[in-house]
Amino acid sequence: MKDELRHIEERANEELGQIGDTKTLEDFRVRFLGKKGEITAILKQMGKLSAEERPAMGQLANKIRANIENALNKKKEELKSAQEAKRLKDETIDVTLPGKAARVGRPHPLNATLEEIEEVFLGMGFNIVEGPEVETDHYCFEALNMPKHHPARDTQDTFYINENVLLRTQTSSVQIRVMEQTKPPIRIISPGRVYRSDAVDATHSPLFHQIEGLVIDKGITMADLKGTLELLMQRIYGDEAKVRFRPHHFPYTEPSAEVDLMCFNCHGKGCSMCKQEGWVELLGSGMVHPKVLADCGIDPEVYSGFAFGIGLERITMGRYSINDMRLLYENDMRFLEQF
Ligand code: 2NL
Repeated sequence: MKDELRHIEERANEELGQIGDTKTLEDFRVRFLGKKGEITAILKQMGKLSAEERPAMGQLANKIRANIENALNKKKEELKSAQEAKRLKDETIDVTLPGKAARVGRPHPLNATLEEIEEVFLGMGFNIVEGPEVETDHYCFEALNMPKHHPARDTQDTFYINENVLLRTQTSSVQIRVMEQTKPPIRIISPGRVYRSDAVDATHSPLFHQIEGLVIDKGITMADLKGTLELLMQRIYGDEAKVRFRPHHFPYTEPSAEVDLMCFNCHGKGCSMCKQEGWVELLGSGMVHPKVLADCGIDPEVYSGFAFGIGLERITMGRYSINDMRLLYENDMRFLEQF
């Protein structure tokens, strides 16, 4: 029995030396020290011994159990610290490695221009109003003094849902809605998508963007129109920006004027950029036609107002020297990342 115990101790020590993980260590404990383990099996046989032999054998068995237990606990500690060391090593962060750069987005040039223009008008006390892109003939044409078969409709052919419902060709429709619903004073801009039945090329697209503006109050004159638009252009193009007002015709304004910006390249002398004109056309404007006011329930004898329409694409292309409108819609990152 003594030899058996010594043998168990030897094997235990040998096995323990091989163990490299806690699961195997636990199996080991069960096999040697557990209730059904080898030491317990020996102790159960003590009954066969004589009363003289028993104490010494008991002592030896307990000593060997204690030895194995100590060795096991030591091993346990070793495994634990090895595990801890491995975890620390695995989780080490090399703070000297280069970081992963986060891609920072930026506003699309059209939105950048729009937001800048909106800021200028908000600063002058205007409200921003949006409205439906699918419109009725009334809001898009009729209320703007363009009855059916009016020649001005020719340049504003659009997409018809049916005879009476269409995709709006300007955001004037939004302003008509406001004039019908609210009493002056009115100071609004209405930005948004507009549609024309145009083929795509460098300067045309069937979908583009417009910002229209409208001011209605007592005593509004052409001077207010000029001052407002001049200020806008100086805010967008810089204080040295020069604008001129050139007579024009729109059915919904009287008088009407187109606004030109002095060419930045040649300062009015004429060059290839302005097609030898010295000026570049920017937007259309005018005093709201009395019939348009009256049809909206605003008395033209009491109130007057001005309106204007800006093509967002044209203004944006001018300020960033973009020569092809299609670039604004293709979402090519190589293009967009330049702004
Ligand atoms: C252009 C420039 C313009 C207006 C839009 C307008 C709106 C109302 C009443 C009168 Cl509610 N006018 N908007 C005025 C002048 C020009 O757009 O080149 N259009 C073809």
